[in-house]
Amino acid sequence: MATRLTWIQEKKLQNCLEGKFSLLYKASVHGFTAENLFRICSCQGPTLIVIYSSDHLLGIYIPQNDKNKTRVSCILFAFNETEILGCEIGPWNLEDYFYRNSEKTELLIDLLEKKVTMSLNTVKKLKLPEHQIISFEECEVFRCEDLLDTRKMKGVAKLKESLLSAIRTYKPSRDLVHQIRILLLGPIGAGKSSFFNSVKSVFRGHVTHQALVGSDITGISKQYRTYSIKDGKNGKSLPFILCDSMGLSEEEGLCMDDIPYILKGHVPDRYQFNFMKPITPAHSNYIDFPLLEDKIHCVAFVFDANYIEQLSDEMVAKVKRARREVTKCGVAPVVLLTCVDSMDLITKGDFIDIYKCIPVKLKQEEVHKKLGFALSDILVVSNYTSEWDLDPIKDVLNLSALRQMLWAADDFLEDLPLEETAIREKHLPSVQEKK
Ligand SMILES: Nc1nc2c(ncn2[C@@H]2O[C@H](COP(=O)(O)OP(=O)(O)OP(=O)(O)O)[C@@H](O)[C@H]2O)c(=O)[nH]1
Ligand SMILES: [Mg+2]
Repeated sequence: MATRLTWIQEKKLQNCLEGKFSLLYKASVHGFTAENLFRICSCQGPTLIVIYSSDHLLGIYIPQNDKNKTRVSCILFAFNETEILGCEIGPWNLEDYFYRNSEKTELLIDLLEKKVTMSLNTVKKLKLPEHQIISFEECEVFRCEDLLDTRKMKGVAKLKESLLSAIRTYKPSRDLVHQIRILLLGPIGAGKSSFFNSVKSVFRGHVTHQALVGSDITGISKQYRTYSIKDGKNGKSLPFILCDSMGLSEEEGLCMDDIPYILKGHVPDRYQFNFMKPITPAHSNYIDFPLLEDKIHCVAFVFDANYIEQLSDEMVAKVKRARREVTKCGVAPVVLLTCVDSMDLITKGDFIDIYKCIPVKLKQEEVHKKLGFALSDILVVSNYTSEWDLDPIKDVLNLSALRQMLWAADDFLEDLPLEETAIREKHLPSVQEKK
């Protein structure tokens, strides 16, 4: 028995209801009668009824499908190609949605006559044309199940632990530095500071919001911040430092001439950026003789996945210029696409195998085409924004990206000419001395 839902319709519904569906009842197979529908679908937990008319697709989500249960509220959807509109209806006895009882309901599904009647108010809420009776051709009922079952969640928890352990025990290549410096660079509002907050949250064990995030056309972060993160509240420092910068902008963003100074390690923590002019050696905390330890070893270009197509020509030119500076310093760039959680047609269940998802592959192609980054260097993440509880699925996504960045930094360190690595011997105390 196959559903009439298209792949896109099913994805959109899954996103909306955060569940996956299995088809229980199809009127053209089981008969257009409410008795049959109840017989097959009763006591199946949350269910979704989908009604197909020639012009509309209507969905009715029933959180508890139990014919004997007294009144239930449902969510009624109408969806077209671009949006799904929904409203709550009820609470009514489930049967009242199917049989014309004396009470007037907001929705009546007449399977025998193949007609749906809705109150005027409901029709308005769903932005449907104002004739209240819709004839339909098919009706299907699905059981809604959790997107991720216990077995999958156990796998995710195991993967998270192994990523955490790999990052905790990571040692930069050739022991050349104690901590890898990762620079977060990208347009204003791309999610740079949120990525730092998300990484810190995983290692802290709860969601934290140390870096200020938000939305402001001139950017939220105005200072250069270098964040070393501890493993737990009082644990050891982790082997990487995330360097958060001012956002790039067509107007008053990061001064492009600051980028080489940051890459080479001249810019101190808490340096207040000035979009009009770059740092100069005259600045009080300017780092005159940066060590390999102070330099940037990996650059993550951060973009909101949902705005790649809208990047202006000026922004594209700035990113390309920054990328050239990065390559000039021998540093390998990676790309972080944030907000994968709010991408169309991506559900939480997709996060487990995100790089196999078509919408993600299309985004990678777009970044590659527009900005020239290698496809394999384009990573996706989902930052903590408003939630308060850690989400192992997000953590796995973000930690995988972090591990990839550490590997990119290793490539940089392994490729360093001998004279540059010798600086470490002269200036930097050995790991033993530091202890
Ligand atoms: N849904 C979602 N929202 C995100 C994600 N990352 C960031 N945001 C939101 O995007 C907005 C900007 O995030 P920031 O972290 O401040 O971005 P930024 O790149 O540091 O911005 P500037 O400091 O202004 O350059 C905030 O409202 C975040 O909550 C994400 O992965 N998913
Ligand atoms: Mg910021």
